[in-house]
Amino acid sequence: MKKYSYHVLSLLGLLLVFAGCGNQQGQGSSNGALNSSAAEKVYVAPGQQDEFYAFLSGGYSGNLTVYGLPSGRMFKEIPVFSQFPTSGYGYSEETKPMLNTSHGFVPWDDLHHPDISQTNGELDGRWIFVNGNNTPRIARVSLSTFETEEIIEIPNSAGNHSSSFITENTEYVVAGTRFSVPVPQRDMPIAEYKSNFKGALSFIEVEPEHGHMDIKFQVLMPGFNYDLSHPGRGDSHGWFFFSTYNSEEASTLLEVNASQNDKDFIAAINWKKIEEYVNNGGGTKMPANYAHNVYDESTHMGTSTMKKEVVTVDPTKVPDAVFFLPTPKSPHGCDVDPSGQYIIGAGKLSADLTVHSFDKMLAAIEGKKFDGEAYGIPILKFEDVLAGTVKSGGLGPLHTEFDSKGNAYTTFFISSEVVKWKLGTWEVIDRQPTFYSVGHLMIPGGNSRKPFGKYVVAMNKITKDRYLPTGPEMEHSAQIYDISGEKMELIYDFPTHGEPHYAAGCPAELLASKSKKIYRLDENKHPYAVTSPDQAKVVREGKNVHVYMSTIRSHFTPDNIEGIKVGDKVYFHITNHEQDFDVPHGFSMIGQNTSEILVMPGQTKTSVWEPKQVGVWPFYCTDFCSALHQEMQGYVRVSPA
Ligand code: CUK
Ligand code: CUA
Repeated sequence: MKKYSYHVLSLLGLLLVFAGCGNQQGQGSSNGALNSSAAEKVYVAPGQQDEFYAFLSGGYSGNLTVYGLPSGRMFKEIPVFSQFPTSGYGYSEETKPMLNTSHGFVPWDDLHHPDISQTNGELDGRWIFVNGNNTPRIARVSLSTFETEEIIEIPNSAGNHSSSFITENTEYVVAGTRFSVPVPQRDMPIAEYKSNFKGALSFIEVEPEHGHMDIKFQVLMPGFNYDLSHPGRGDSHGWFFFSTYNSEEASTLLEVNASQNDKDFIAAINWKKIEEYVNNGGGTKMPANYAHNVYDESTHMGTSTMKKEVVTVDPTKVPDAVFFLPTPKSPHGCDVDPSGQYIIGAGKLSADLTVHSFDKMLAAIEGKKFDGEAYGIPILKFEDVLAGTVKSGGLGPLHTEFDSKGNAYTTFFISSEVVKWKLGTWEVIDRQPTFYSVGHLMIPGGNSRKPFGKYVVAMNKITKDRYLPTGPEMEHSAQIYDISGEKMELIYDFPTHGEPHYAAGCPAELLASKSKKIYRLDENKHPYAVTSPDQAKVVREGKNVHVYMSTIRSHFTPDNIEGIKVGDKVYFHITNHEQDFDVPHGFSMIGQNTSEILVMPGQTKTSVWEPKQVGVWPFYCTDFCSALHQEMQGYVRVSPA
């Protein structure tokens, strides 16, 4: 399909054959050896562009990475929850507030699940939402600037895992706690967990124009673990589904593994009903302390405010709003097909998948056919809601995505494979090994009403022999399968950054044309911006010195600064006067123990330096910006206090 030379192809073929020789210790018997047609499918020639964007979570790196499909080329790492010296995110004065929390400055997190905003259940490419699992937070990243614009902390939660999934018009981004905790937090015996701890499921309203987030309400559920969630769509729009485990409410999960409840639950939440209840004054306003951090694109400034209150809802107080669907063997994944009819529960200790029917669920609720209750929440009868069981033949099912032809693709961690099966008939169509032990998988749009089912990306937990060894730790490995035919075909391996738990993808044309190229200087409302190099100045306010600095190829203004004393706090406010695409300037000061900063065209960013020693100290631009980049430098004279 694309142009390539015969030599390139035969070389690729050779490399692939040799790569296979290294596979001696894997769990699979075959290495998935590829042929040259696979090379053709992933080869994006120099100067050509990819068909899809893929956004992979970085797990404990705290960040999000952007790749192209099918090439597997990494384009960018977007800092979200972690400080990032490459751009100065979390180091510059403007971005430090983004990492503020009720626990103070937390410059790290564990990022699991990206989800792209939707309109009418289809990807609209405006924002991507991601969760911080460790210190519960949800972030919104702009898909025009590829920058983190907002982070909201989630109170009453811990291990923010069943997050951050959105409803089909991005009305809400939803966050569910993995750990139940005392609500409100207090000093109490851990042994009194049962019936005292609560699991908060948070519905965060997304303002439609700018995407600003605000917690509308939290449903305080029984003290289970809430693992994953997905929205209803189509007919089931208005509902949200959460998988749970530890319905025993044990404070140590060793017990749970010993005395396994045969079935845990998928919780079905009618959020529209609860929203109505809250709009009519229902729920309890509870004191809560949580940070809300917003980055403003015109001032280029992040600000952090502490919120003081959250609305909580007791689910037993809202009639017909919350139900439990019995689901075998500690369900992990909880996925909803593009029609919204099927809710798939993957019991991670099971071989089979349980598929619940949304229509049957409604009928059972209508007929009040319950099988008892748990903490006042009705439990539906397993047989009444069951649509079917997929006899997968695999072990350890985790997650399911969908194509546009009525097929589902489920990952199996223990048997290390992707299994393709048919919605409605539940029959297995194909299975392909993964290398090795796959967690999530992603089909662009595969978590929406309109999937683009050309490729599936498997994100594997164990890499072992897939790449040249790099010491005891290998980067995680993703694999691309062509799913355009009846059988899946493994066509590429690529290393990822951090641990990709999940990913979201979309067609390139949805984002490429509206990706921002520059910030307009005439729209720069940063309080310390300078409009032109001749406005540059140095202003002392007591011990604080503000340097209003301009950068343009290839000069800093001012570049010789005197009058600074040991003990001063020097704020370098750097405005990049370029109005050209892709010409950032950097700034770094000798001995600076924070980070360099990178300033985009039209932007102002601030770096703080506290000189400890007298002398004449240089600074320079860190980004090779022109032939005279090495001339882009300056000196600061530091005198005794
Ligand atoms: S996940 Cu977070 S433990 Cu299956 Cu979404 Cu990897
Ligand atoms: Cu500016 Cu190098």
